Amino acid sequence: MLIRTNSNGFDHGIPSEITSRAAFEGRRDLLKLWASGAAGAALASYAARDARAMGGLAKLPGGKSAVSGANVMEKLTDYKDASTYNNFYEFGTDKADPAKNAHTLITKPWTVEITGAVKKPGKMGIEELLKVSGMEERIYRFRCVEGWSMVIPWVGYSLAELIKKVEPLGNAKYVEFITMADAKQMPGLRNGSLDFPYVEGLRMDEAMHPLTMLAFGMYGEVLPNQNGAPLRLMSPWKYGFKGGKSIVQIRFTEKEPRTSWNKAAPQEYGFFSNVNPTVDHPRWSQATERRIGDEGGLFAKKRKTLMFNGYEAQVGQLYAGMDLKKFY
Ligand SMILES: Nc1nc2c(c(=O)[nH]1)N[C@H]1C(S)=C(S)[C@@H](COP(=O)(O)O)O[C@H]1N2
Ligand SMILES: [Mo]
Repeated sequence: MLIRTNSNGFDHGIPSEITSRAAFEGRRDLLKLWASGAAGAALASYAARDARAMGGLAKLPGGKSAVSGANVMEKLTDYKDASTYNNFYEFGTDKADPAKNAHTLITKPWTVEITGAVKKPGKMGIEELLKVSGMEERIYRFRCVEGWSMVIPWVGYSLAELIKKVEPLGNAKYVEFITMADAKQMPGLRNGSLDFPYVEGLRMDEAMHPLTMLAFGMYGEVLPNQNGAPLRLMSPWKYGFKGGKSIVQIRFTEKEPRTSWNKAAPQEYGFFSNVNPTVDHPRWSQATERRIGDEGGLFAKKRKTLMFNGYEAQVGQLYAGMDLKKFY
Protein backbone atom coordinates (compact mmCIF):
# COMPACT_ATOMS: atom_id res chain seq x y z
CA MET A 1 0.00 0.00 0.00
CA LEU A 2 1.17 3.48 -0.74
CA ILE A 3 -0.13 5.30 2.29
CA ARG A 4 -1.44 3.18 5.06
CA THR A 5 -1.08 4.92 8.35
CA ASN A 6 -4.34 3.74 9.80
CA SER A 7 -4.26 0.21 11.12
CA ASN A 8 -7.84 0.25 12.38
CA GLY A 9 -9.64 -3.01 11.94
CA PHE A 10 -6.37 -4.85 11.53
CA ASP A 11 -6.66 -8.04 13.47
CA HIS A 12 -5.37 -11.61 13.51
CA GLY A 13 -2.75 -10.52 16.06
CA ILE A 14 -0.20 -9.18 13.59
CA PRO A 15 1.76 -6.39 15.29
CA SER A 16 0.80 -2.98 13.97
CA GLU A 17 4.36 -1.86 13.27
CA ILE A 18 4.26 -4.17 10.23
CA THR A 19 1.71 -1.80 8.76
CA SER A 20 4.09 1.12 8.71
CA ARG A 21 7.01 -1.02 7.53
CA ALA A 22 4.92 -2.28 4.62
CA ALA A 23 3.82 1.24 3.79
CA PHE A 24 7.40 2.41 3.88
CA GLU A 25 8.67 -0.44 1.72
CA GLY A 26 5.80 -0.02 -0.69
CA ARG A 27 6.77 3.60 -1.22
CA ARG A 28 10.43 2.68 -1.61
CA ASP A 29 9.57 0.04 -4.23
CA LEU A 30 7.55 2.53 -6.18
CA LEU A 31 10.38 5.04 -6.11
CA LYS A 32 12.71 2.35 -7.40
CA LEU A 33 10.26 1.42 -10.14
CA TRP A 34 9.83 5.05 -11.01
CA ALA A 35 13.59 5.54 -11.28
CA SER A 36 13.98 2.47 -13.50
CA GLY A 37 11.22 3.74 -15.80
CA ALA A 38 9.23 0.55 -15.28
CA ALA A 39 6.55 2.22 -13.19
CA GLY A 40 3.80 2.67 -15.81
CA ALA A 41 0.93 0.29 -15.32
CA ALA A 42 2.09 -0.93 -11.95
CA LEU A 43 2.20 2.55 -10.52
CA ALA A 44 -1.18 3.39 -11.96
CA SER A 45 -2.72 0.31 -10.45
CA TYR A 46 -1.12 0.89 -7.05
CA ALA A 47 -2.42 4.44 -7.03
CA ALA A 48 -5.87 3.32 -8.09
CA ARG A 49 -5.80 0.69 -5.42
CA ASP A 50 -5.17 3.20 -2.68
CA ALA A 51 -7.82 5.56 -3.91
CA ARG A 52 -10.41 2.82 -4.04
CA ALA A 53 -12.26 1.36 -1.12
CA MET A 54 -11.49 -2.37 -1.34
CA GLY A 55 -13.72 -4.82 0.45
CA GLY A 56 -13.69 -2.87 3.70
CA LEU A 57 -12.17 -5.93 5.35
CA ALA A 58 -9.43 -6.04 7.98
CA LYS A 59 -6.17 -4.75 6.61
CA LEU A 60 -3.41 -7.23 5.91
CA PRO A 61 -0.48 -5.48 4.28
CA GLY A 62 2.57 -7.35 3.09
CA GLY A 63 6.16 -6.23 2.78
CA LYS A 64 8.33 -6.49 -0.29
CA SER A 65 9.11 -9.96 -1.63
CA ALA A 66 12.59 -11.00 -2.70
CA VAL A 67 11.29 -14.08 -4.52
CA SER A 68 12.17 -14.09 -8.23
CA GLY A 69 9.12 -13.54 -10.42
CA ALA A 70 6.96 -12.51 -7.47
CA ASN A 71 5.83 -9.21 -8.97
CA VAL A 72 4.54 -8.95 -12.53
CA MET A 73 4.44 -5.44 -13.96
CA GLU A 74 0.95 -5.72 -15.34
CA LYS A 75 -2.19 -3.80 -14.55
CA LEU A 76 -3.95 -5.20 -11.51
CA THR A 77 -7.40 -6.67 -11.96
CA ASP A 78 -10.00 -4.50 -10.25
CA TYR A 79 -10.78 -5.69 -6.74
CA LYS A 80 -14.44 -5.75 -7.74
CA ASP A 81 -13.80 -8.27 -10.54
CA ALA A 82 -11.46 -10.39 -8.42
CA SER A 83 -14.07 -10.64 -5.67
CA THR A 84 -17.24 -11.12 -7.70
CA TYR A 85 -16.14 -13.40 -10.56
CA ASN A 86 -15.17 -16.57 -8.73
CA ASN A 87 -15.03 -20.33 -8.74
CA PHE A 88 -15.89 -21.80 -5.35
CA TYR A 89 -18.31 -24.63 -6.05
CA GLU A 90 -19.12 -25.08 -2.35
CA PHE A 91 -21.14 -21.87 -2.78
CA GLY A 92 -22.59 -22.58 -6.22
CA THR A 93 -21.32 -23.15 -9.75
CA ASP A 94 -22.16 -19.74 -11.21
CA LYS A 95 -19.33 -17.17 -11.22
CA ALA A 96 -21.51 -14.77 -9.22
CA ASP A 97 -22.60 -17.37 -6.63
CA PRO A 98 -19.61 -17.27 -4.25
CA ALA A 99 -19.84 -13.49 -3.70
CA LYS A 100 -23.57 -13.85 -3.05
CA ASN A 101 -23.41 -16.91 -0.81
CA ALA A 102 -20.05 -17.11 0.95
CA HIS A 103 -21.05 -14.77 3.79
CA THR A 104 -22.23 -17.91 5.63
CA LEU A 105 -18.70 -19.28 5.84
CA ILE A 106 -17.45 -19.10 9.42
CA THR A 107 -13.74 -18.21 9.37
CA LYS A 108 -13.21 -17.58 13.08
CA PRO A 109 -12.09 -19.66 14.84
CA TRP A 110 -10.11 -21.58 12.20
CA THR A 111 -7.61 -24.37 12.56
CA VAL A 112 -5.53 -26.28 10.04
CA GLU A 113 -4.54 -29.83 10.83
CA ILE A 114 -1.06 -30.98 9.84
CA THR A 115 -1.17 -34.73 9.22
CA GLY A 116 0.55 -37.65 7.54
CA ALA A 117 4.27 -38.20 7.03
CA VAL A 118 5.51 -35.34 9.17
CA LYS A 119 7.60 -35.03 12.32
CA LYS A 120 5.42 -32.36 13.91
CA PRO A 121 1.77 -33.16 13.22
CA GLY A 122 -0.98 -31.29 15.03
CA LYS A 123 -3.44 -28.45 14.88
CA MET A 124 -2.44 -24.89 14.11
CA GLY A 125 -4.77 -21.96 14.74
CA ILE A 126 -5.00 -19.18 12.20
CA GLU A 127 -3.18 -16.79 14.54
CA GLU A 128 -0.24 -19.18 14.73
CA LEU A 129 -0.26 -19.72 10.96
CA LEU A 130 -0.17 -15.98 10.33
CA LYS A 131 3.05 -15.73 12.33
CA VAL A 132 4.99 -18.55 10.65
CA SER A 133 6.75 -16.04 8.42
CA GLY A 134 6.68 -12.38 7.45
CA MET A 135 3.77 -11.34 5.25
CA GLU A 136 4.70 -10.46 1.68
CA GLU A 137 2.70 -8.92 -1.10
CA ARG A 138 3.14 -10.65 -4.46
CA ILE A 139 1.53 -9.70 -7.72
CA TYR A 140 0.85 -12.92 -9.61
CA ARG A 141 -0.76 -13.71 -12.91
CA PHE A 142 -3.69 -16.04 -12.32
CA ARG A 143 -4.96 -18.28 -15.15
CA CYS A 144 -8.12 -20.38 -14.84
CA VAL A 145 -8.27 -23.57 -16.91
CA GLU A 146 -11.50 -22.18 -18.41
CA GLY A 147 -9.52 -19.56 -20.35
CA TRP A 148 -9.76 -16.34 -18.32
CA SER A 149 -7.06 -14.64 -16.32
CA MET A 150 -6.44 -11.92 -13.75
CA VAL A 151 -3.51 -10.17 -12.05
CA ILE A 152 -3.87 -10.24 -8.30
CA PRO A 153 -1.80 -8.86 -5.41
CA TRP A 154 -1.84 -11.68 -2.87
CA VAL A 155 -0.63 -11.36 0.71
CA GLY A 156 1.00 -14.29 2.46
CA TYR A 157 4.25 -16.20 2.50
CA SER A 158 5.94 -19.12 0.78
CA LEU A 159 4.34 -22.43 1.75
CA ALA A 160 7.92 -23.71 2.12
CA GLU A 161 8.19 -21.72 5.38
CA LEU A 162 5.39 -23.73 6.95
CA ILE A 163 6.66 -27.02 5.51
CA LYS A 164 10.13 -26.45 6.99
CA LYS A 165 8.57 -25.73 10.36
CA VAL A 166 6.58 -28.97 10.55
CA GLU A 167 9.43 -31.14 9.18
CA PRO A 168 8.14 -33.68 6.66
CA LEU A 169 9.56 -37.22 6.93
CA GLY A 170 11.76 -38.73 4.24
CA ASN A 171 8.88 -40.65 2.67
CA ALA A 172 6.74 -37.52 2.20
CA LYS A 173 6.69 -37.06 -1.58
CA TYR A 174 3.48 -35.03 -1.97
CA VAL A 175 1.43 -32.48 -0.10
CA GLU A 176 -2.34 -32.78 -0.08
CA PHE A 177 -4.63 -29.84 0.66
CA ILE A 178 -8.05 -30.64 2.03
CA THR A 179 -10.53 -27.81 2.24
CA MET A 180 -13.59 -27.01 4.34
CA ALA A 181 -16.74 -29.03 3.63
CA ASP A 182 -19.70 -28.21 5.85
CA ALA A 183 -23.18 -28.34 4.33
CA LYS A 184 -24.46 -26.02 7.09
CA GLN A 185 -22.20 -23.24 5.85
CA MET A 186 -21.88 -24.20 2.20
CA PRO A 187 -25.09 -24.46 0.16
CA GLY A 188 -23.24 -25.82 -2.89
CA LEU A 189 -22.28 -29.05 -1.15
CA ARG A 190 -25.68 -30.51 -1.91
CA ASN A 191 -25.62 -29.94 -5.68
CA GLY A 192 -23.21 -32.80 -6.33
CA SER A 193 -21.06 -30.71 -8.67
CA LEU A 194 -17.91 -32.29 -7.21
CA ASP A 195 -16.95 -34.91 -4.66
CA PHE A 196 -16.41 -32.70 -1.59
CA PRO A 197 -14.27 -31.89 0.30
CA TYR A 198 -12.39 -30.15 -2.49
CA VAL A 199 -8.92 -31.68 -2.52
CA GLU A 200 -5.79 -30.54 -4.30
CA GLY A 201 -2.15 -31.54 -4.17
CA LEU A 202 1.40 -30.71 -5.17
CA ARG A 203 4.59 -32.71 -5.55
CA MET A 204 6.97 -31.88 -2.69
CA ASP A 205 9.37 -29.88 -4.89
CA GLU A 206 6.43 -27.83 -6.24
CA ALA A 207 5.16 -27.24 -2.72
CA MET A 208 8.65 -26.14 -1.63
CA HIS A 209 9.12 -23.78 -4.58
CA PRO A 210 9.30 -20.21 -3.24
CA LEU A 211 6.60 -18.99 -5.66
CA THR A 212 4.07 -21.36 -4.10
CA MET A 213 2.26 -19.26 -1.60
CA LEU A 214 -0.03 -19.70 1.32
CA ALA A 215 -2.26 -16.66 0.82
CA PHE A 216 -4.20 -15.01 3.65
CA GLY A 217 -5.05 -11.78 1.89
CA MET A 218 -5.34 -9.83 -1.32
CA TYR A 219 -5.21 -6.12 -2.18
CA GLY A 220 -3.86 -5.35 1.28
CA GLU A 221 -6.80 -6.88 3.11
CA VAL A 222 -7.69 -10.30 4.48
CA LEU A 223 -9.22 -12.59 1.84
CA PRO A 224 -12.92 -12.14 1.23
CA ASN A 225 -14.76 -15.40 1.96
CA GLN A 226 -15.46 -15.98 -1.73
CA ASN A 227 -11.73 -15.95 -2.49
CA GLY A 228 -10.95 -18.65 0.06
CA ALA A 229 -10.77 -17.08 3.50
CA PRO A 230 -9.00 -17.43 5.77
CA LEU A 231 -6.26 -19.16 3.78
CA ARG A 232 -5.78 -20.70 0.34
CA LEU A 233 -3.04 -22.01 -1.85
CA MET A 234 -1.54 -20.14 -4.80
CA SER A 235 0.89 -21.65 -7.33
CA PRO A 236 0.92 -19.07 -10.10
CA TRP A 237 2.31 -21.35 -12.85
CA LYS A 238 -0.59 -23.78 -12.47
CA TYR A 239 -4.22 -23.51 -13.48
CA GLY A 240 -6.36 -21.79 -10.89
CA PHE A 241 -8.08 -24.94 -9.68
CA LYS A 242 -4.83 -26.09 -8.03
CA GLY A 243 -5.35 -23.25 -5.54
CA GLY A 244 -7.60 -24.88 -2.96
CA LYS A 245 -9.64 -22.40 -0.92
CA SER A 246 -10.39 -22.39 2.79
CA ILE A 247 -7.87 -25.11 3.67
CA VAL A 248 -8.48 -27.14 6.85
CA GLN A 249 -5.91 -29.90 6.49
CA ILE A 250 -2.42 -30.20 5.02
CA ARG A 251 -1.35 -33.81 4.65
CA PHE A 252 2.07 -35.16 3.71
CA THR A 253 1.83 -38.33 1.64
CA GLU A 254 3.97 -40.89 -0.08
CA LYS A 255 1.52 -41.41 -2.96
CA GLU A 256 0.15 -38.84 -5.38
CA PRO A 257 -3.10 -37.51 -3.91
CA ARG A 258 -6.36 -37.99 -5.81
CA THR A 259 -7.59 -34.50 -6.50
CA SER A 260 -11.23 -33.42 -6.88
CA TRP A 261 -11.06 -32.35 -10.52
CA ASN A 262 -8.99 -35.36 -11.49
CA LYS A 263 -11.61 -37.63 -9.92
CA ALA A 264 -14.41 -35.74 -11.68
CA ALA A 265 -12.82 -35.82 -15.16
CA PRO A 266 -9.41 -37.55 -15.26
CA GLN A 267 -8.95 -37.14 -19.02
CA GLU A 268 -9.46 -33.37 -18.69
CA TYR A 269 -7.67 -32.48 -15.45
CA GLY A 270 -4.38 -34.12 -14.59
CA PHE A 271 -2.42 -33.91 -11.37
CA PHE A 272 0.15 -31.40 -12.63
CA SER A 273 -2.12 -28.88 -14.38
CA ASN A 274 0.72 -26.60 -15.34
CA VAL A 275 -0.39 -23.71 -17.53
CA ASN A 276 0.70 -24.84 -20.99
CA PRO A 277 -0.46 -23.18 -24.22
CA THR A 278 0.71 -26.21 -26.26
CA VAL A 279 -1.43 -28.77 -24.45
CA ASP A 280 -5.11 -28.20 -25.16
CA HIS A 281 -7.96 -29.15 -22.91
CA PRO A 282 -9.86 -31.96 -24.71
CA ARG A 283 -12.75 -29.56 -25.27
CA TRP A 284 -10.98 -26.25 -25.96
CA SER A 285 -7.65 -24.64 -26.83
CA GLN A 286 -5.38 -23.33 -24.08
CA ALA A 287 -3.32 -21.17 -26.46
CA THR A 288 -5.02 -17.89 -25.55
CA GLU A 289 -6.84 -16.30 -22.65
CA ARG A 290 -9.25 -13.50 -21.89
CA ARG A 291 -7.85 -11.08 -19.30
CA ILE A 292 -10.71 -9.97 -17.09
CA GLY A 293 -10.96 -6.18 -17.29
CA ASP A 294 -9.45 -5.81 -20.76
CA GLU A 295 -11.19 -3.19 -22.85
CA GLY A 296 -14.00 -4.66 -24.93
CA GLY A 297 -15.14 -7.16 -22.31
CA LEU A 298 -16.16 -10.47 -23.89
CA PHE A 299 -15.05 -9.12 -27.28
CA ALA A 300 -11.63 -7.96 -26.12
CA LYS A 301 -8.68 -9.23 -28.09
CA LYS A 302 -7.43 -12.43 -26.48
CA ARG A 303 -3.93 -12.62 -25.06
CA LYS A 304 -1.44 -15.38 -25.78
CA THR A 305 -1.12 -17.73 -22.84
CA LEU A 306 2.48 -18.05 -21.68
CA MET A 307 4.28 -21.32 -20.91
CA PHE A 308 3.98 -21.98 -17.18
CA ASN A 309 1.90 -18.80 -17.13
CA GLY A 310 5.08 -16.75 -17.66
CA TYR A 311 7.01 -18.35 -14.79
CA GLU A 312 9.11 -20.73 -16.92
CA ALA A 313 12.43 -19.20 -15.84
CA GLN A 314 11.52 -19.89 -12.22
CA VAL A 315 9.85 -23.31 -12.44
CA GLY A 316 10.85 -24.94 -15.76
CA GLN A 317 13.59 -26.97 -14.07
CA LEU A 318 11.04 -28.79 -11.91
CA TYR A 319 9.81 -30.56 -15.05
CA ALA A 320 13.08 -31.15 -16.91
CA GLY A 321 12.82 -34.33 -18.98
CA MET A 322 9.11 -34.80 -18.30
CA ASP A 323 6.63 -35.32 -21.14
CA LEU A 324 4.18 -32.52 -20.36
CA LYS A 325 1.60 -33.93 -22.80
CA LYS A 326 1.50 -37.10 -20.74
CA PHE A 327 1.78 -35.40 -17.36
CA TYR A 328 -0.81 -32.69 -18.05
N1 LIG B 1 -12.40 -25.17 -2.16
C1 LIG B 1 -12.37 -24.78 -3.44
N2 LIG B 1 -11.25 -24.22 -3.92
C2 LIG B 1 -11.20 -23.80 -5.22
C3 LIG B 1 -12.31 -23.99 -6.09
C4 LIG B 1 -13.49 -24.57 -5.55
O1 LIG B 1 -14.51 -24.77 -6.23
N3 LIG B 1 -13.48 -24.95 -4.23
N4 LIG B 1 -12.22 -23.58 -7.41
C5 LIG B 1 -10.86 -23.46 -7.99
C6 LIG B 1 -10.86 -22.81 -9.29
S1 LIG B 1 -11.46 -23.70 -10.62
C7 LIG B 1 -10.32 -21.57 -9.48
S2 LIG B 1 -10.17 -20.90 -11.05
C8 LIG B 1 -9.90 -20.74 -8.33
C9 LIG B 1 -10.65 -19.43 -8.37
O2 LIG B 1 -10.13 -18.53 -7.43
P1 LIG B 1 -10.75 -17.06 -7.33
O3 LIG B 1 -12.23 -17.18 -7.29
O4 LIG B 1 -10.17 -16.49 -6.08
O5 LIG B 1 -10.31 -16.31 -8.55
O6 LIG B 1 -10.14 -21.37 -7.08
C10 LIG B 1 -9.90 -22.75 -7.04
N5 LIG B 1 -10.06 -23.22 -5.68
MO1 LIG C 1 -10.63 -22.61 -12.57
